[in-house]
Amino acid sequence: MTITITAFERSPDRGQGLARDMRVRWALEEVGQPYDVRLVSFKAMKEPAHLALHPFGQIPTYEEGDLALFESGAIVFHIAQRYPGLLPDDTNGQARAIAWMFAAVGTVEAPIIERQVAKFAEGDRNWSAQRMPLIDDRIRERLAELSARLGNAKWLDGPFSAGDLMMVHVLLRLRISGILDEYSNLSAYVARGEARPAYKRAFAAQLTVFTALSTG
Ligand code: GTB
Repeated sequence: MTITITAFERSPDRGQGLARDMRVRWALEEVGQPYDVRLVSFKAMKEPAHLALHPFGQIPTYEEGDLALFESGAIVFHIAQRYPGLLPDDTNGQARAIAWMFAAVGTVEAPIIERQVAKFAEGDRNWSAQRMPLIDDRIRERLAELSARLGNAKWLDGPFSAGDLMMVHVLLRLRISGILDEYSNLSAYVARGEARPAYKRAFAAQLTVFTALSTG
């Protein structure tokens, strides 16, 4: 059955893999499933056809036969359940990998998103400069905890899983801030994720969208 996902027609990151379709592409590459991509403009995302797929008018979405999904975490979870390669074989290990997926989006990503909003949407407010260090401290608190848990391990809980995939992608968004570099084991963890052949294929595929745009 053909899998179709949606991605930005013009990604603001210029194809640096930060938009959330990257998680879905990466998961599909890890499990070896081919997929089609439908590119959507910011305008089309808010129109009825796309809103029928995504109630909040965003990317990514996922279509496979009569299944339509939104939310990158739910999509990656679905892929991990449907195809082997992203969850351990034992039930308890699976439950822990799923816990890490939720931790990535619910616990670690939350203050990182707050930072993006403060910087890009509220950066012109007179209180913005005072707020930023508070957000950065909240991020550091989470990263210190995550760093302590990871220690010298390669991945969060045994072999690479959907939990690592989500966590690495969440952390990548922080790299530009320099905060990630303060935690050497987390920087190395993210670099290990990026070194995976499946990550590289996914990154190349989404970068092509941008390069085609700038050369076409
Ligand atoms: N919780 C949802 C999920 O995980 O799928 C969030 C989806 C979401 O935020 N989608 C964004 C979107 O469609 C794209 S990924 N935004 C358009 C809109 O809301 O109108 C967020 C994103 C965008 C751009 C960059 N970047 O350029 O660096 C990084 C991440």
